[in-house]
Amino acid sequence: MTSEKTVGDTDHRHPTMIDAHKRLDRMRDEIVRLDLTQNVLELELYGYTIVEDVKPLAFFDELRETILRLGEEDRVAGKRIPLSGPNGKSYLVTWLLARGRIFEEAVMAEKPLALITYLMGESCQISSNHGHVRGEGDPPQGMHTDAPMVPEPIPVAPVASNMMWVTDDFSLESGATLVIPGSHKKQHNPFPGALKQAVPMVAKKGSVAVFHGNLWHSAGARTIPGERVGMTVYFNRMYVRPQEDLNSVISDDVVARNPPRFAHLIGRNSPYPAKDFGFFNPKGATYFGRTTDQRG
Ligand SMILES: O=C(O)CCC(=O)C(=O)O
Ligand SMILES: [Fe+2]
Repeated sequence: MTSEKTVGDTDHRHPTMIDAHKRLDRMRDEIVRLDLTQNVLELELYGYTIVEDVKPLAFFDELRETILRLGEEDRVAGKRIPLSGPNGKSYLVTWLLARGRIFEEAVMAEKPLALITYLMGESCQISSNHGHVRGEGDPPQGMHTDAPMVPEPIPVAPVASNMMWVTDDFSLESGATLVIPGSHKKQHNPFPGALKQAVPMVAKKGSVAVFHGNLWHSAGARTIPGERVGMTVYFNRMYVRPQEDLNSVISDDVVARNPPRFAHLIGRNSPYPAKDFGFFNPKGATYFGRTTDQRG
């Protein structure tokens, strides 16, 4: 192990174990370097955590404006996705990562990504990147997990996990995401009426909430004028199918201007599906290697 902070300077592991733990060690070192150990504890105990001051507030303002502008473009093009029926005010803005450079910067932000890596391993990928705009008067979303197609019992290790970028202060009145702390351990979908036990994920603009995909949650009802804008970056394991095929619409130029991990995150290096009658994409072979942990 390389961090003296937690294990001292003597590594007692057998050499083969040191090799098998490489990915875990990198993840651990990153969590310590970024001072995220309390967030990891909260993820374990409650299934969610809030990281503050992830980027300057101006970045969050630009994120919000860009999401609203793209939502308006979708409305004009007749393809906006309503979240609360045709007469509701709430809507989704989809495929964001392919629609502006600011989203590339957001998904690579190191603190939330380190926490997602803790939950999902280095091999995880981005499933989708959505703006969630909630307007006054719409009812709350139904309680759910973000593991929608996974049969019960839902595996303990999440097949998907999410981050929510808070571009407006989140409170009960503003329409914060509602959560049931600890429900990520239940391994099944919410029972009817679970919403009564939910609490708002109170968070300041400038924060990012990271949550385990098995956590019971829903978008809250906004009861004050205006719009609550949040942005999810939704992740899945490498062997799970993504919600958006971002890889097919993101150009090589965009990949080249980002850190190497970006290519993997969008699915550029996925071993499967094989293309052009080949066997598999060798760029993804790293993740066939042995690990000692279910994160993979
Ligand atoms: O908008 C929110 O607060 C949460 C949305 C959500 O959980 C979802 O769409 O899966
Ligand atoms: Fe959700």
